[in-house]
Amino acid sequence: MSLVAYLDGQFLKKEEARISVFDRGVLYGDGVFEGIRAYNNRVFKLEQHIDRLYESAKAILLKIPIDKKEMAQIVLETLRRNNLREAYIRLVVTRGEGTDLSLDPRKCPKPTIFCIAAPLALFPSSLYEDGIEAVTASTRRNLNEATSPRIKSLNYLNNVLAKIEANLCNVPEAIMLSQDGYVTEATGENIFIVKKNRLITPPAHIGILEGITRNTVMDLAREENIVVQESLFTQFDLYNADECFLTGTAAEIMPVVKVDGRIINDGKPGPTTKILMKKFKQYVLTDGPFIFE
Ligand code: PXG
Repeated sequence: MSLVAYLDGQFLKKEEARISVFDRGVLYGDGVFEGIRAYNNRVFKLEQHIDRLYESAKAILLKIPIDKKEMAQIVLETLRRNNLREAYIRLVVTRGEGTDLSLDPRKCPKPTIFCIAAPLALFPSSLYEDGIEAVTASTRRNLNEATSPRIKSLNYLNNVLAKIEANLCNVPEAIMLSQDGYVTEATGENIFIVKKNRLITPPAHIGILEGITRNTVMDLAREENIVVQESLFTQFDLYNADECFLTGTAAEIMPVVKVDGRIINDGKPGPTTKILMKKFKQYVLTDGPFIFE
């Protein structure tokens, strides 16, 4: 089946959905996006994703010309037109084309909006059963004071550079540190450790993307009466954690069992990680607007 994409008010065949080479999303990474997932005929945390999209846009002074309700309808309609009930969705707003090639964003009258959806390429189940290995990247996470990691912008080079380091080490993920050496997040996932029955994740202000999966996992943990703490930690804490996992829309909850050659605890996904993975799997089926009635 050929896929259909939404682009600026129209639904077009994948092959026909094309944006301009003058679009600032392409020229400068000047835009914002969301990666969203549909499970079981529902769009998981759609409202939260759309809120975050508008917050990212606000931070870069990009005025999205449609309201949040309309944006939600675009996501749902894209899924319907593709007959998808389980999917990965990419919702993107760029600053559009400028009237000239200058950097000045005031010369961009019309943002480009597009939405694409595709069946999901799941990670192999062995990664969830056995956990993954990660390395800390030498590439530091973007500075809050330069390009805030809280903005989910189209400029992901910082993360791509860290991912290249993971590739060079033949491991699936890289963990990024802040300028002063605190653990921030992985290249497209947030990070958690468990230590003495406490679940610890870095606070958003350290300079991370505040993940929707992260926030969901914190809520689910509290339901299980697990103490949840947002605090700074270092590589040392990571190496000596009882458990470690990553969270993200694509990865969901991914156990980490080795970092920089240090085996975490006994090298197997831990009990708290497993409880949260199970709860999360059930929870995703119960949230979000329905795609088909
Ligand atoms: N940190 C960063 C830097 C991210 O890009 C997350 C954390 C997790 O956030 P959510 O809201 O998804 O729990 C992300 C997620 C992908 C992919 O296909 C994921 C993201 C960006 C690009 C690609 O895995 N964002």
